[in-house]
Amino acid sequence: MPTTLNSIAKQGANGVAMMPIIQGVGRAAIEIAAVLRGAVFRGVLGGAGSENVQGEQQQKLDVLSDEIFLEEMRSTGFVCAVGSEEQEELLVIDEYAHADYVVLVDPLDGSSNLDVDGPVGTIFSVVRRKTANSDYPHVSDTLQSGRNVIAAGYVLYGPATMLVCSVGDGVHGYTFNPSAARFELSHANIRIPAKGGYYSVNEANKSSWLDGMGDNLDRMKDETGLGMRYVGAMVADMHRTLLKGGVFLYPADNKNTTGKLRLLYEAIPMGFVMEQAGGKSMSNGIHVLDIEPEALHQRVPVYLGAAANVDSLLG
Ligand code: AHM
Ligand code: MG
Repeated sequence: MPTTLNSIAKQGANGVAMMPIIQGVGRAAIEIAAVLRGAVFRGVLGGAGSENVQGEQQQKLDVLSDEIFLEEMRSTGFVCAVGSEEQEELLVIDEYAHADYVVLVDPLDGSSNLDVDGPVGTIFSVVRRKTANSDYPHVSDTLQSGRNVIAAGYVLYGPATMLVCSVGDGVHGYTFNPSAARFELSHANIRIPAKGGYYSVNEANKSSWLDGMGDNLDRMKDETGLGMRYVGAMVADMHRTLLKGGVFLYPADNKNTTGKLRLLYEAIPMGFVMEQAGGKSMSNGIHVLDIEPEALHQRVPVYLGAAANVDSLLG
């Protein structure tokens, strides 16, 4: 059992690289958590005055978190490029443009919670590049289905900072221990409970959901009797769903006709973790991990959770 991030590496061809990459995610998480804690004193709360590729107002902390994450990926020497929610184009790390791995990231998910000191997170996944190492990395390197993911996970910046990840051998949760200044295994072999928990969704959008999802949700509520919780930060809602059971959903609606959440750095990493924990992740009638991505910032509807609840919702 890997008790620290230093020992999480999977045996085999990718293990050598996954250890430094996940350690890099851990270092980024520690730095981002520190920036979040001191944000109000450093004057880095609030808008950055810029928009990201999604046309959303960037927060200063979105930009800072993106810089921190990119620098930590660069320092691993194993990452040739990073696809980030905060960057329109693929960011190639010129110094290591020959390296094997591409990382997808939402550096600060749920950033609308920042103004109210609510939980936020970082979501990431790692794939092996498709182009030859001698080629310059290309956006096509990111356009790989979740079946090609080698490692994925998230960091939750809550009362404690937690890194939850999988390298394909189950899901393990590491909590940052401030006294020891390191992540330590606190949640080994996380399995989503088959029953119980909560449904988690922005139900205010129900009247505009597409594909009859409003009726589906009502039926699932009758069938399961689940209570409801919603933070509005995918990482926090996913984490609760993983530990307590239930289902998280963000359907397509009149405003977000193809869904709101991004396939490559939200749906796929969370789908990978959910399936590794024994749960189910669906979108547009297929497993999230079976979707063949077409664009870096593609959006999809998302249904994640215990298999029985996901089936009850979509059945
Ligand atoms: P972000 O990546 O720009 O923060 O947006 C994604 C967030 C998710 O964390 C969350 O699940 C969702 O948007 C909440 O959306 P809404 O406010 O519409 O409920
Ligand atoms: Mg996000």
